[in-house]
Order: sequence, then structure tokens, then C-alpha cells
Amino acid sequence: MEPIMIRTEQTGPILTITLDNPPVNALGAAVRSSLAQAIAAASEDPGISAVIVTGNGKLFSAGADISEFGKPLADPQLPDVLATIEACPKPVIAAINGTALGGGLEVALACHYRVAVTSAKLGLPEVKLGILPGAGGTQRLPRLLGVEAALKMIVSGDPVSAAKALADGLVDKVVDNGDDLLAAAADFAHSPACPTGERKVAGDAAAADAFVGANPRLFKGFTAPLACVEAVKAAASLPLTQGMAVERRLFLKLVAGEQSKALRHAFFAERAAARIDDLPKNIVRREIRRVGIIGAGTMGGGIAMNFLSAGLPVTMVETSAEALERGAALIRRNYAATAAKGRITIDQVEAAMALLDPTLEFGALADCDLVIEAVYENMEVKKQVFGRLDAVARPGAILASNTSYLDVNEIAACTSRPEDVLGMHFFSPANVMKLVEVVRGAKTAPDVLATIMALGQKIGKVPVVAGVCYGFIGNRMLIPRQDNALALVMEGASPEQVDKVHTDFGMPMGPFQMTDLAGVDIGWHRDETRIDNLKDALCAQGRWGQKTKAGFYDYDENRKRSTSPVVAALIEEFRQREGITPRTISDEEIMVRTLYTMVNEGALILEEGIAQRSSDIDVVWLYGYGWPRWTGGPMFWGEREGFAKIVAGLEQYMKRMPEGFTISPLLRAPQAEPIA
Ligand code: TC6
Repeated sequence: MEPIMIRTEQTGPILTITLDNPPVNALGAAVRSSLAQAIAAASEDPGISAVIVTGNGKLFSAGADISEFGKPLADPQLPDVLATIEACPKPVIAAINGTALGGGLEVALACHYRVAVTSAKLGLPEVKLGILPGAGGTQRLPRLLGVEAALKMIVSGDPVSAAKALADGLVDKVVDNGDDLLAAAADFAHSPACPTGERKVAGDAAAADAFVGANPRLFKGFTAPLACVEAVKAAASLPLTQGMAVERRLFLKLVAGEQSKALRHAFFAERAAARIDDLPKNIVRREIRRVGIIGAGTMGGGIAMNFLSAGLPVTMVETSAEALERGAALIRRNYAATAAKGRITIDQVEAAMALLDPTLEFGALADCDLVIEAVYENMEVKKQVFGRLDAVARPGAILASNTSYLDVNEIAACTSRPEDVLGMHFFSPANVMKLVEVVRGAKTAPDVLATIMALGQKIGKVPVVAGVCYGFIGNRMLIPRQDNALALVMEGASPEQVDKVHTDFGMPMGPFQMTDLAGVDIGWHRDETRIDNLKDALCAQGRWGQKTKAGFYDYDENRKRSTSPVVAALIEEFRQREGITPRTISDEEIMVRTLYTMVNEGALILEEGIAQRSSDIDVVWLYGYGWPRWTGGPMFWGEREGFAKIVAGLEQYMKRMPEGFTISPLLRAPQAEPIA
């Protein structure tokens, strides 16, 4: 028998329909069909005078079942189900018991009244999946909020709180959590059944255009936001049924498009990354009540903030009082800046700071259940720190290194408990960037890994498991990209040309802009007389990047970038020194040598088992380096580009590749299953 996935209960003349499709009450085909039948029956039933629609569990509904997209959508379609709700001659009230997103909010919009609990969040995040709210959201929301406020919600995809929804007229009443939501909804049972679709829209096409002009950032790279605007314009000028037809046409085009496929891939990839396939089931995680951080520099401080914000006490250790004070002051300044933007309250700043325990006593780490080392990136220094840590940490404490390249097994081997050691590679700025590479050492215990993955999620990060190799997943893939970028410049390209290929592709910055931001001097041998390559020459001249206002580019006091004649002359000098006659380099060659090589490195990483699955590599690049989300990540993009094309491109430039370059057999093998 087909699952019903809704429950109905009649109390007097009021029928309550409860969406009951765990875990998120997604509106799959069975839910849609049961909901439509229940509403149609209630419309006819003389014993029923009003209907309440609510959700079981913590959520009202997370919307359409995303896994159904990309296949033929089974009837009834959600817009038709919602038309049945709106046309019901009896009042239909949405009792929003928790978060209502996408199609979930669209169900509520089709109801005649909406009552929500205080904790509910209401949003239309479809744009983040490359589609638009295709069940009347673009038509009914503007009828409640007006063009501008509706566009803000639809185009940003960000949810609003119940309080804001009440203030804006999106819901009619808010009740405290714990109060009787259904009773509050029943208060509307004698009100008229007034369809939202019959309301007039405040605002017009000009208001929509003004929104586009004022928010260019929301439109860059993505195709769905402009389609949302077109649909909202239709809402402002057409009756509901005609506006719905425009919305449907746009929705069907978007859902079949490449960007939506890529963004849906990214959605499921992020969730898949949390799973570690070879861990025993029912693993008991260790309890983390206090976290220790060794090092109060920018990285250590940023890492600490993640735990403080999540309510976990942090012991932060430094070797000098000055460094400790500077670190604690930086944390406070970062919080104050967030508070100044209105994102947190002053009380929250104080609550977080009260959890910070800065100390010069290394022995204070004995109280911690997890200690993260964030000191200078040097194996000898790290080994020394782990040796000391091993002596003070309590048995069972998890010891993590924030190394971005080094061998976690070697670090673990200098403790008496390598099973408790792993890598937690945060990305800078660590309080902002969502990615954490969780580096699994050869001896890391399963419960240690499971604990850190769960903790990563608890502090709002996207943790991805990586095996031990130089640079793990993300930084290892940077190596062929950066090597080729530098070689291309020697052969005739300019840093600007290479960077532009990357920014046109959608990367937030190109290889040279990134080097300038991170520091040209990273990894430099610091011997000003030894100049082996262009980077050495820049470093020797003090061109260390943005921090010295000069690197591959020049920077003014506002960090505005310009082409550097000094660098152009240096490049020329190096070409002459090495006997290179510059040639014209095509953008296509740059693409192959800096982007295809990354896909190839990703395939090698997969083949070696450094990443669990190809989509994990995508997650690393989406969340750690700003890879354009609408392409789904390097491996998804590589697969769409075509592995045969990638191999052919790499082979064409084989003789120009750095020594030791190999093409992954995974790219050459005809794939039975797609790897992305
Ligand atoms: C839409 O509505 C379009 C309408 C127009 C139609 C014409 N579908 O995130 P979690 C799964 S588009 C299918 O870990 P949380 C998820 O994959 C939709 N599956 O939980 C995971 O499965 P796993 C617009 C879904 O508590 C499990 O549920 N809506 C859906 O951290 C738990 O999810 C959205 O974009 C779904 N809609 O966060 C909302 N949602 O365990 C998307 C979740 O097998 N969802 N799953 O890995 C979310 O943002 C979050 O899931 C959440 C809950 C905030 C609802």
C-alpha cells in the first residue's frame, strides 16, 4: 500500500491535517496526493467548517522533495495541490509548528491564514538550488509583502524569523513555543476563506528593476535570481492564474538547467560529506566539554571563536603575555565588529568572551577534552608541542593539529597515543570559512573521528574527511594550479591574464591574487641571496603580497590592486635569464593547465583514497576556496566538461607540465558509474 504521509484528525467541525513525512516533511508525490485528497474531501464535507494544516516533528516542511527533481514529476503537481487549498470554500489555516521552507512555505501561503510558533523560520531557499519557488511563491508572497520585500526573500533565499514575518504581514499571529498552536489556529476558523491570490500587489516592475540595480551581488554568476525577478514582475502585472503560468514556465526551464543540477549536487554533497562509510555503526562519541587551543594568533583566535560562539569554554594558551593579550583582544574586536553589523547582540559578545580562558600555563590544557594546536607551520615545532601536550593532556583527550600540509602520522607518532590524534585543518578566516578538513591518521580511532565530525557540525562547520598526504585535499589541488600559473607567466602570459581566466570562470580570485592575499613569502626559504624563481625574486624585494602593499600586483592603502611595472620588468628579466622567448598564450591553455590539472589532481586524490568520494572534493572547494557553486565543484564540473576532453587537453600540453605530472587512470577509464 502506498504510504499516506499525512495524518488527519477531526475535532468538532475542524479538520487538522498533519504532514508526517520524516525527517523534514518533504512534499513528495505521496504527500502531495494525500494532501490534495484530504482538502478536496474537506471542501465537500458538510461536517467540516475549517481546516488546519500543520507538520509533525520539529519542522512544518522543508519543501519539495529535492531528490524528485531531475526525474519526471509525478502528479499531482504542487501548484495544483495549492490551488485546491486556496480554492477551499472553508477557511484553511496553516499552523506553522517549526521551520517552513520552499514548497513548505508555499503551502502556508496558499492557506487563508498563517499562525506560527516563535522559533519558526520562514523562507524560500529555492534560488540556492538554482530554481525559483515554483508553487506560487513568486506570485503569492508579493501579494502579502509587496514587490521589494518579496524579492528580498526570494532572491536571497534567506529565511526570516517568525517575529519579522509577523511585522511584515507574512503571518497573522505568532504564539510562544509551548503554547497551544492548534488552538491559536482554530481562532481563525470563523474568519472568511480569503485567498491570497486575490490580493493586489504593492509595487511594480520598476520596483523590481530597482531591486536588481541595488543588489548586483545577488545576481552575479547565477541564472535563477533574474528568473525570480521576471516571475515577481508577472505577479505585479497579471492575475494569479496568468502569473502562475509564467512562474511554471520559468521553473521548468530552471529545474532542467545545468546550474540547478550543479546546485542540487552541492546540496546532497554537503550532507554526504558528513558520513564516513567505514565506521562501525552505533559508535559512542567522546564528550567534549572544554576545548584547548595552543596559539593565539589569527588562526588560533579564529578557531577559538567557533567554539565560544557555540557555547563551549575555551582555554587558549600562548607563550608570551603580549601575544596572549593581542589574541584575546583580536577575538573581542572581531565579535564587536559582528555586533556592530547587528548580527549578534552585545550580550552575546559578553557571553562568548566569558567562556574564554586565556593563559600562559600549558598545564591548564589538562582540563580539556579536545586540544587544537595552531602554532607555526613547521614539523619540528609541531612535534615539540605534541610531545609536551602528550605529557599534560588527560587520558582520552583528543589532540588535533591545524596543520595545512604536514604529515599527521608523523605528528601522532611523537605522542604515546596516536589513536587520539588527528588533523583539524581550518581555513582562514577560521571564524568565517565553513570548511574543516578532518585529517584521519593511520591510527586515528573511529570514535575520535566520529566525535570531531559531529563537533564540526555542532559549531556550524562543514567537516570533510581527508587522508594523510601533502596538502590533504584542498591545498594539494592548489599545487598543480599554482605551478602551472607561474610557468604560464614565464612562458608569456601575464598574472592579470591568468587571474582573469579564473575570475571569469567564477572564482573569487585568481592564483596570483590569492598568493598576494595569503602571502608570497609562505614557504619561502628566507635567503635573500638565493633567487631560483620569480617568487624568490619578489620575496627578496620585500614584495610579500597585500600585507606589504606589493606582491604580484601593487596595492594602495585601500588594498586596491593595480598592475605592477616592477613585476612586469622582473618577469622579463627572468625570461631572458632562462632563455625563454615569450609566446602568446590562449585563455584555453590557461584553463587546461590550471583548471583541468586540478580535476586531474582530484582524481588522483580519489584513486589514492585520500578523499572518500568525489563529491567530498567538491565540498572542500566550494566551502574552502569559493569555487563557483553554480558549477557544482571541480569534480562535478570536470565530469560535465567531459573526462575525455580533459584528458585530451592535458595530453596536448603534457610536455609543458611540471616534472612528474601524470594523468589519473580514473579520468582515462570509461566510467561504469559517474565518479561525481
Ligand atoms: C522547493 O520546495 C521547490 C518548490 C517548488 C516545486 C514546484 N528534499 O539538512 P539536514 C534531507 S525546493 C529532500 O541534514 P538539518 C537531507 O538530505 C526545496 N530531502 O537536516 C538529509 O538527508 P540525509 C526548498 C531533504 O536539521 C535529511 O533530510 N527547500 C530535503 O540540518 C536531514 O536534512 C530547501 O531547500 C528536501 N527538501 O536541516 C530546504 N531537505 O539524512 C532544504 C532535507 O539522508 N533543507 N532533506 O542526509 C534544508 O535546508 C535543511 O535540510 C533543513 C534541516 C534546514 C530543513
